[in-house]
Amino acid sequence: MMTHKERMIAAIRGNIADVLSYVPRIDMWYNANSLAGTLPEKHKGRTQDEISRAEGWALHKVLPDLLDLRSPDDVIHRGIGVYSTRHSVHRFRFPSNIGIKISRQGDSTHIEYHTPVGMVSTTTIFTDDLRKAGSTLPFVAEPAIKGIEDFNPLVYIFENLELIPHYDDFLEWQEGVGEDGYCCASASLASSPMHHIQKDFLDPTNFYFFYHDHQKEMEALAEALGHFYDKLLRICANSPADGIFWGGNFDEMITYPPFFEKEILPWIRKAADVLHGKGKILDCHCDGENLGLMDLIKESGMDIAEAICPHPMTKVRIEEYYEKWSDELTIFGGIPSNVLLADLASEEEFEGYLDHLFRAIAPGTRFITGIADTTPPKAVFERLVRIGERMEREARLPLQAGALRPVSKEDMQSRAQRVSETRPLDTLFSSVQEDVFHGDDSGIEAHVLELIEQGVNPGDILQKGLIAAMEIIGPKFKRGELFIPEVLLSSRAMNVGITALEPYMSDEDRKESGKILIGTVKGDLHDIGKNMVATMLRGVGFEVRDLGIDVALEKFIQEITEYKPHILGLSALLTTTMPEMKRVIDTLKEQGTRNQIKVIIGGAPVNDKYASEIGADGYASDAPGAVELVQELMTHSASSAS
Ligand code: B1M
Repeated sequence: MMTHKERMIAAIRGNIADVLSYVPRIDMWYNANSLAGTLPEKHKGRTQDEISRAEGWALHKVLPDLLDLRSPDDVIHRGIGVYSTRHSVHRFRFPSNIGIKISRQGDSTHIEYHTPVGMVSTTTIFTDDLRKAGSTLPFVAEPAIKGIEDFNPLVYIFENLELIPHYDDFLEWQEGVGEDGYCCASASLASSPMHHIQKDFLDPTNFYFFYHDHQKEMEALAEALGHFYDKLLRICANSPADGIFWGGNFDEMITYPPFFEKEILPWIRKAADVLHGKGKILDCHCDGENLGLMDLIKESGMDIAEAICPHPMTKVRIEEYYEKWSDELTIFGGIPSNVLLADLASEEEFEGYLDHLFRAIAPGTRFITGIADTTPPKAVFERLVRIGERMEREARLPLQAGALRPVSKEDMQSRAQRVSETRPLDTLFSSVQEDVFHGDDSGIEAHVLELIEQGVNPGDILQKGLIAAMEIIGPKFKRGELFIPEVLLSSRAMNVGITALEPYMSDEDRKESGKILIGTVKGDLHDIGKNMVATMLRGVGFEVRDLGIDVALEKFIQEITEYKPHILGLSALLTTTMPEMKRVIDTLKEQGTRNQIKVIIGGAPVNDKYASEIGADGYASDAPGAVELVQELMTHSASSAS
């Protein structure tokens, strides 16, 4: 019988093992349940590794467990994306001419980096609520880049930061894992310099604006980070580790295909070349929506695509992944975490998913079974156990293929190819429409004022110029012809246009707008999608108050009372935080104010069914859908009021 480590290595090398590997990642589930005292009775008092060993599962050690630290200082420089934990083979040291001032207050840590070319600061926060929700990393409340003046100090830091090889802690950690798992040394949480800037230095929406507006400065900063990444790669290549974790969190919307191709792919290729030259394995965390990235990831040279989270949580089915990748890339994951939740998947659906999985990945080479991305706190523990039992019984290799629907060419076509017709421009309004399409916020004010000077009615400029352009943008995004940054740039241009128009608009022209209060619910830090919804709503003329992330129930209620919005928008990306939406709606009911406001919800794990279960007025699957929904609800409430 092979050991867990031997099985995993066989999968990574494309060899047939005795049985399929089962490597559930349980950190989030473990952290939340041990804090709440709700671990299964037989596992109370055990560490997560002890639980995995007791159940006969392999240990998940291909990405760093950021709660398994030597000291909190291991991740203190989270705001600039620099870590070294027991899972790393490097340490870093700031040169003596960079002064570091750390101040801690409650849950927040503020750090100032004083360099000879200026100061840059960050603030990170890690609350008990976040820990209870299973988060493993503090969130960046104050990003390093707030303005263009922050670039020089960051360039200075990364040109001068010293990196030192350090193997002892890693070797000790690896020895502790032994034959029970395959260990990767952790290099960075990003996969390239520009990816680092995107993930660590800016809030995600501002990243796209800076990337568009300050290209030269961004490239200079990426170049400085490039030296740091080169040194890191060299240290990893010369280390005793067999495998290297080289970042991730890829998603076709955030690391959209042209961005991935230009800014990330060359660095993964480079890492693959250097590491393969030393006989090492390259592992990346591919936990997002991968449809538009399938070919790029395949040709990147990575060996393990970890945290693969297939349909029904994302658009790509497990058989599509296997058919496309498994000749050269090892898929690690394959069980979407939602199937472990009683609320979201019945027993039959859960068992049905496993039946399907075993057939879909036949013959089972280059596959390591895992939960993607991690086991949620409310997972039915018995289901985790049952997967292990079924694997032992049914997952002897090679697996037998069943009668699965073959993957059609159409399924695999990139969304960008699914194109359809758009409406022609109205020539009178084409200048402002072009500005919106190109996301040009520098010319739109002048173009709006030109139309005003020509005597064009402001209401028409708004409706037939600006809003008509956004109505073309929305469906184009839906069809995959435009990427997030393009939509955000268009919405920003639209905003500038509306502001220029504002003084000329009559009450009649403004009649269609409404007030929207939006936020990501308590315990949840995901804001990219919510920001997009807010930006697009502003783009079509709604007044939006955005409360940000991790918004407490009480804050929503207080703001509803003070701001008096027509619509409340709640966003959640975690199955653990979805119930917060219900709590907000229930509180409105208890207060007797539910019928004074419409509530809409959105975010990857929620759907129409959930919206009606919790009594929301609507659900939108994406930002253009949210705009349509809000417009519909506003029209409906206006007609029921009249
Ligand atoms: Co996290 N993460 N993450 N993450 N992350 C997910 C959500 C996850 C699905 C990954 C996976 O399993 N494959 C998983 C959740 C699993 C689950 O709950 N079942 C997960 C996890 C587990 C975690 C952590 C717990 C990891 C950890 O700490 N160990 C942690 C949680 C932190 C916390 O919130 N407490 C965490 C952290 C992070 C990062 C910080 C690294 C980063 C967030 C950065 C940020 O937002 N500032 C991150 C990311 C980037 C993701 C993925 C990869 C991408 C999310 C995203 O921004 N997509 C995600 C994978 C996935 O979703 N498949 C994942 C792009 C965005 C445009 O789409 O947000 O869906 P989306 O928004 C869409 C629609 O949903 C809709 O419109 C938007 C635009 O079209 N929409 C609305 C959204 N809100 C709406 C509101 C509306 C209407 C429509 O009306 C009000």
